[in-house]
Amino acid sequence: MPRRHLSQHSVSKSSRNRIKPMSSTDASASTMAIPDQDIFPHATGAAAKTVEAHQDPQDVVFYSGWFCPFVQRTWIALEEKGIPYQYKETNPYKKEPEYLAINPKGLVPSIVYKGGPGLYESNILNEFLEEVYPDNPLLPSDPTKRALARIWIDFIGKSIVPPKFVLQQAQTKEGQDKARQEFIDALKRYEAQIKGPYFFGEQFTLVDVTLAPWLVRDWIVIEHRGFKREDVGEKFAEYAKRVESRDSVLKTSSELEHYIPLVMRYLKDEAQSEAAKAIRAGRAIP
Ligand SMILES: N[C@@H](CCC(=O)N[C@@H](CS)C(=O)NCC(=O)O)C(=O)O
Repeated sequence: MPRRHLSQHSVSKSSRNRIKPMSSTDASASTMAIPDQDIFPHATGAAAKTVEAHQDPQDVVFYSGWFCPFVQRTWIALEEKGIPYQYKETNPYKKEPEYLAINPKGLVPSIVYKGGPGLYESNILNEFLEEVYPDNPLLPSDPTKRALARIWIDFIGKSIVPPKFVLQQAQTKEGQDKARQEFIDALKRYEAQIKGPYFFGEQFTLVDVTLAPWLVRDWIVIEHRGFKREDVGEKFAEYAKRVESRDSVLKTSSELEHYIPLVMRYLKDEAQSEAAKAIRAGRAIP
């Protein structure tokens, strides 16, 4: 059977069994003991080929973690715009001093442009790339639409991503039910704005880019938390499929199996990432 990538989430029977070890004893042996630092060290599958093609020094140095949805936002933007960049795999959990000098938050992604100061925050990086590399625009040209794009990018960060994290980490049925409903309600509000085929119509924009990494990770809550795209709506389900099969999304996705140990830590609420800790404490994601 060919190896499956993150975005090929229509889960086959065999892989479904593979990624559902939640309560089995071997799962506790193989995943509970994994500290967050011990993530698989590099991209695989299609993403590995993309990494390989971006090793030469360039004006844009991209500090990435192959597994990270925030990273994937900026990675998709780099690919969509055809920007030359040098890829540097970084384990953000190690908080190495050299990396903290680039990003004091110690999170990926970051970019160093022409040897300048470290820049970070996925959405800010995407705006930066859009300004410095205006070709293949990822924002509408009309200022009103640009403002709307920013409104919906903000909505994704404040109203879609947090309940998804809560849904993944919630350990009680009540907690999961509440988070699932909140997640669905937010996605319904988003769906109502989709012009189709993409958010703003024909143009693939930063709004689509910003949500894409979470769409390709929907299988986590579909498989483990009773979420169905159809509960949001047909239009959303079709949109999600279209976005996740976009070339730039596929090219920045690794093989599914390497995400599993990480995902399991979230599903058991054992992850020690800054995001997981913030969700646990009821704080905003950093
Ligand atoms: N708001 C940041 C979030 C970045 C983020 O949380 N990245 C995670 C990996 S997915 C990270 O670096 N985690 C390291 C840690 O939590 O210690 C962004 O959008 O860039």
